[in-house]
Amino acid sequence: MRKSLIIIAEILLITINAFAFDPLFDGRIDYRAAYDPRSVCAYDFDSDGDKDLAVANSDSISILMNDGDGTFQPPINFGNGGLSIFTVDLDGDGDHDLAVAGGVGVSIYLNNGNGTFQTAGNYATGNSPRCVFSTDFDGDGDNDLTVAN
Ligand SMILES: [Ca+2]
Ligand SMILES: [Ca+2]
Ligand SMILES: [Ca+2]
Ligand SMILES: [Ca+2]
Repeated sequence: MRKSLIIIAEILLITINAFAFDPLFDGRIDYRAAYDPRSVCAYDFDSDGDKDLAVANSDSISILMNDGDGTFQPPINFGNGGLSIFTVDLDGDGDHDLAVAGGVGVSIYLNNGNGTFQTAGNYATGNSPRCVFSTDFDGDGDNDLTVAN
């Protein structure tokens, strides 16, 4: 009995050590966005073949362009902030746009195709929108929005 307990303890120790010394990820790399970042999504916003980052901060949106090797350029900040950001093609032109939930609704920013965006409208939601998601819910070919309040 005692021997089997020791073996179990040793197996647990080996398992813990395997997690301690063989992590799934390399060490982290930090990038600055803007004030109080809250939500992030990724898409090839500038259509150059690598995935870029869009961050919803409390005061703005940040786009960080991928240099092609998984490192990112300094942020380009624009628009208003929010709690949640989602990227999907909202105007049917083939590039992904941004939906940002926060404040009293959801704001839409349309991609110009090169990673710059134009404000396309603000839509009221219920109180305190906290999360936005989009897909073609009704199957008519365009993407719709849902917001959790
Ligand atoms: Ca890109
Ligand atoms: Ca790039
Ligand atoms: Ca689009
Ligand atoms: Ca639809």
